[in-house]
Amino acid sequence: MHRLLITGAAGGLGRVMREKLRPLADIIRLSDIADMGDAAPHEEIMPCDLGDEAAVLKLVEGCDGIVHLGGVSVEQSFDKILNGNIQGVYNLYEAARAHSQPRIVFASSNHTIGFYRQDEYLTPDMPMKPDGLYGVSKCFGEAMASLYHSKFGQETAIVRIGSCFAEPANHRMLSTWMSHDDFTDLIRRCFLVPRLGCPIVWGVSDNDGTWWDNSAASFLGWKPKANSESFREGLDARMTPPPADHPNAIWQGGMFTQDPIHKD
Ligand code: NAI
Ligand code: 15L
Repeated sequence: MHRLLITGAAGGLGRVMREKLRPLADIIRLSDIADMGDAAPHEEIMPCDLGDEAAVLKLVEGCDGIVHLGGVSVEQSFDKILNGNIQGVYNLYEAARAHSQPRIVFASSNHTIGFYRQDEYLTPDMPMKPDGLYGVSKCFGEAMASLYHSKFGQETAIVRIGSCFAEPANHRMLSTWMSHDDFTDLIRRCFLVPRLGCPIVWGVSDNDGTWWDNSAASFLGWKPKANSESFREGLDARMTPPPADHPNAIWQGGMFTQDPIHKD
């Protein structure tokens, strides 16, 4: 494609995808409210608050694809979540509608279903069970993707990311972990497949103890290669697994289920 937009480009995943997605487009447009450093020759830097409707309209103009990583990424107060994850997602979909509906990869989260137990095996059509206001905001994003698909034909890959880091940070993440390379491959498939539609995809590597059934997304031709088992020995050496009555051993969303409703 000619121009790919990455929002949240200053964040943990944004900084990784800035490099890894480079072969996907002639120009990578990067956006965030935080500092993104200098632009390389193939890059455009466009700082933008996702809550600013006019700015997001300009941001999306001329883009052929969007990887939407921007927004609040952990449990916070409703006020903080509202701007980036609710108003911001509305602004993004309205901007896409105004500018030829570029395909969107939406970074949703396992916290849309965090209040399922770890012994439950989930398909994407099961009801949401968010584990906090952050999870609720991702449910809103998924609903926006579905609405704009049904009403306008906007295509979105809703990727319910588990835990996408260099390596799993605890025993729960042995089930939720997705490698950066697997996420990169998934994004590539979402832009290459002839017809995307609006699937929910579990963003998880080929881990032994998965809780999620990705068979409905097999049409993408995505074959995750990494397996978190290679980290188990190192994790066991660093920390003891959580006891059976610990939130990280009970709930798919782990400790997010224990957050209060933050007020500031
Ligand atoms: P992050 O918190 O490191 O990055 C998010 C970026 O969004 C930050 O650079 C932040 O400045 C920017 N941002 C926040 N509010 C904004 C606003 N109003 N306008 C513009 N930019 C704004 O998060 P990370 O880990 O890079 O995650 C990226 C996306 O993937 C997030 O949407 C997160 O919810 C989602 N995700 C990530 C997971 C992971 O394991 N890393 C798991 C599940 C979902
Ligand atoms: C998320 O949604 C967060 O953005 C990320 O920081 C991790 O906490 C991840 O979920 C997780 O559940 O491990």
